[in-house]
Amino acid sequence: MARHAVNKPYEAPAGGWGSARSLGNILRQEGVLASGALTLSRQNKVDGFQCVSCAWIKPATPLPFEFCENGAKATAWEITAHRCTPEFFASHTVTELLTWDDYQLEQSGRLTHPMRYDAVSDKYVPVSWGAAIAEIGRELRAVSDRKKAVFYSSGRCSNEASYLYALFARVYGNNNLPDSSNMCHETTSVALPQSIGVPIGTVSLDDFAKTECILVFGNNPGSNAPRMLHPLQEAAQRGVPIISFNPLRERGLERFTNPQSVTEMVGGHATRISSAYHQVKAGGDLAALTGICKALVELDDQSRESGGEPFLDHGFLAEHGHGHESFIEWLRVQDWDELERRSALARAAMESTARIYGRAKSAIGIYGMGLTQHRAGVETVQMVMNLLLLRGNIGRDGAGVCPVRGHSNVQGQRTVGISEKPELVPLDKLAEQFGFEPPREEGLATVDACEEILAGRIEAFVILGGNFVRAVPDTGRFEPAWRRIRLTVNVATKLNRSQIIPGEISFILPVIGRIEKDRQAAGDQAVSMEDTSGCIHGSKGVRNPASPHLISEVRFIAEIAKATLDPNPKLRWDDWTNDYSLIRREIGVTYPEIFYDYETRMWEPGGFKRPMPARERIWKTKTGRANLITPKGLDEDLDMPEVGHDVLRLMTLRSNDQFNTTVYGYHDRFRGISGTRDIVFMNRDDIARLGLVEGGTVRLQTASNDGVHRELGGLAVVGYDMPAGCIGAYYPEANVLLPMNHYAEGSKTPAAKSIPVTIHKQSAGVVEPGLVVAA
Ligand SMILES: Nc1nc2c(c(=O)[nH]1)N[C@H]1C(S)=C(S)[C@@H](COP(=O)(O)OP(=O)(O)OC[C@H]3O[C@@H](n4cnc5c(=O)[nH]c(N)nc54)[C@H](O)[C@@H]3O)O[C@H]1N2
Ligand SMILES: Nc1nc2c(c(=O)[nH]1)N[C@H]1C(S)=C(S)[C@@H](COP(=O)(O)OP(=O)(O)OC[C@H]3O[C@@H](n4cnc5c(=O)[nH]c(N)nc54)[C@H](O)[C@@H]3O)O[C@H]1N2
Ligand SMILES: [Mo]
Repeated sequence: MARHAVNKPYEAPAGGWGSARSLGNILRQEGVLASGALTLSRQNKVDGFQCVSCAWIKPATPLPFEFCENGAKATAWEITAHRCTPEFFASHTVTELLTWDDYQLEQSGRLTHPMRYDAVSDKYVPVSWGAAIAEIGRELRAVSDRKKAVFYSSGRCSNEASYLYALFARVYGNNNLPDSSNMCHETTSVALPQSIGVPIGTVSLDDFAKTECILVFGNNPGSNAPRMLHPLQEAAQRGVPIISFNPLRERGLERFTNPQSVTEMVGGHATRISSAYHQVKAGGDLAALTGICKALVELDDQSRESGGEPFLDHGFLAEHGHGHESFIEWLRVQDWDELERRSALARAAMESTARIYGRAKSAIGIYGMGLTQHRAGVETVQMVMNLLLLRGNIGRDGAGVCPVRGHSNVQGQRTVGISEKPELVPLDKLAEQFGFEPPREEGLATVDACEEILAGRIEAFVILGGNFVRAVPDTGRFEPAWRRIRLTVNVATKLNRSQIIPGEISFILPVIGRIEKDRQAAGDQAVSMEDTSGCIHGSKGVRNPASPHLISEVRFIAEIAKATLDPNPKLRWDDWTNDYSLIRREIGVTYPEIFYDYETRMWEPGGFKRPMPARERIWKTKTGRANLITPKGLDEDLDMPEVGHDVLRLMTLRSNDQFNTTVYGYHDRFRGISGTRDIVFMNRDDIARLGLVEGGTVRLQTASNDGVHRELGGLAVVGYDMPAGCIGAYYPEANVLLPMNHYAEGSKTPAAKSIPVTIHKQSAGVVEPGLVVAA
């Protein structure tokens, strides 16, 4: 295979023919060209399945093809014709598999049989479901302290499975329920309740149709939520200003051609998405948002002096606000030079944003990982809220906040009880409903669980979906620690790195995916999930399972529960497995205000909406009001050495060809990269200043003062249009550089968008650049 990387600017818009071609390629790669197309026609439809990719809103009246390039890739990935069988495991030792990269591992196909690690042969060997479950039950019972077992889940399991999993953990004896959202929007779940009393976004698609202004911070919808480009395109065509803040010029935020529109495709027509694009410095949003708020206050002063329209919604603030007086005072004393320096934006850019935003009758603030994954992520998210609240942009049409959730059901999982925080769960209700005494002590979230593992204190770890070992920070330190766990259980659909770093006793247990039919005693079962707008939808599998040996996640949970817990007639594991509507009934008992009439409402087109008090301007906060929260300071990354000549700020990024740790291929089309993921994006002046050359090989080293050496080598330098002092590399490869204790204050979300690093030349040939596929 040729080993070369291509880096040439991509001129085409997001969507368009590039997207159509990419879709054809992936269906071919997975060997499902014909049947894949049929399956896709049922994606995100009322009688079909909910996409397994992102959590973007599913409209009540879907398009004929309500999926995007990357949703289709996720489908193709799940329905692939490739299989990872016992014969595969017989021919590869685990040590050999450790040399494979993420792409190769998952490309071996869908897991077909339950497997158990055999240390003597260093291979996974087949095991029966019965033997696997019995051994897991024995081991979980034998754990020396029930606080030493952990139950992780990734945000794609259904509400039904998540509810049972959380119930199982609590009956077992702990709240150790870390979730992928701890690495993602936990910052939102901490920030928004303090500001507005709800942990989730407040907007619906209707608001997009009515809004007069959209601000986008640190989110890349072109790759990560492409269906969002439809409402953005409609808004742009209505003349709505869309102002983006991102260190990189992301194509989806620049131009879009709707692949579903014949006229746009044939006519080569692309819509400009962002009306203004501000290349804020990574970690500079806190300063940028402060500048916009400050400019808004100044505009308001001037306008009121001259008898004009106010720029702040004084009525709203008086009736609903709290903390606004001191926040406004704080804004007045901020120094423009400082704001410019910290954001890398000109004062004029912040002022023009304030002017445009200040004229719009309604506005939506969108954000993603570019805000949540910083040390001061919580304060930054609250600053987005401050900006919206200054103009009363919540609780009316076209206005609100839109954190773009990642995994397709990450929000729903939290709604039905996956949380390490006991105060977020109706424990008394559960106690009464199921006759047990739930643990009241706070459990382990992701970073805490990792720290316990590093300290050698965890004895059992169950992964219900996801790739925990690969997704967490500090992978170089973490992997050896992971091996010391006595029992690791991987409930998965594909082979990944978490599975090939076995503990003492390790299992790979394959389950059916959401696109597959889930047949139980009472017939084919449906499941449900919640999208980013708080709407809950039903989903029914449409394909036969990848192997006859797969079981459902619900069944897996029920089986280990029966093998582990003391009998309790109120825990009806078998009945629940036979008929998932009985699980939904229990969810309705625990959370009646959200899930009444669950069984019928989940099939309503567009789903049913969770009650959202902030939308009604009811504030479930400690003050009973909407809080404008003044940050402690402007530093988005408190423990970072001042970015200077040698310390750079590394953002870990997703390509257009991956879903988290699942790597579909080596093309990051919109950024002009193909053939490799081993690159570092750099500002061209920095390249020259540091004596590097484009295409040269470098290594990155973390600039931390904890005495741990962390480095990643073999990266090719790619000159890129981005602010000085910032660099970018791909996640998860770069996770080795992210110290475990470098996380957002308050939420412990790893600060993956601001890792302090130094960069060093590497002579060619010292390290293989590790390129895998030719362009
Ligand atoms: N196809 C596909 N879809 C996905 C995923 C996937 O991997 N692939 N992942 C899913 C998941 S779990 C999640 S959480 C979401 C993630 O979706 P996003 O929120 O889009 O996450 P990222 O791609 O990590 O980074 C977002 C953007 O933040 C910018 N950025 C980085 N640092 C900063 C900063 O300091 N300030 C600002 N303003 N911008 C910054 C980056 O340039 C990038 O454009 O997508 C979900 N959807
Ligand atoms: N440096 C850095 N680190 C990050 C991030 C970052 O931006 N930078 N992003 C963080 C974010 S936002 C997230 S959400 C996490 C993601 O962390 P995870 O959610 O743990 O990781 P994924 O890569 O989504 O998990 C992929 C695996 O899930 C399994 N899987 C897929 N479908 C199913 C299914 O239906 N059932 C089951 N049981 N298993 C299934 C497959 O075996 C596949 O290998 O990573 C975080 N880590
Ligand atoms: Mo995520």
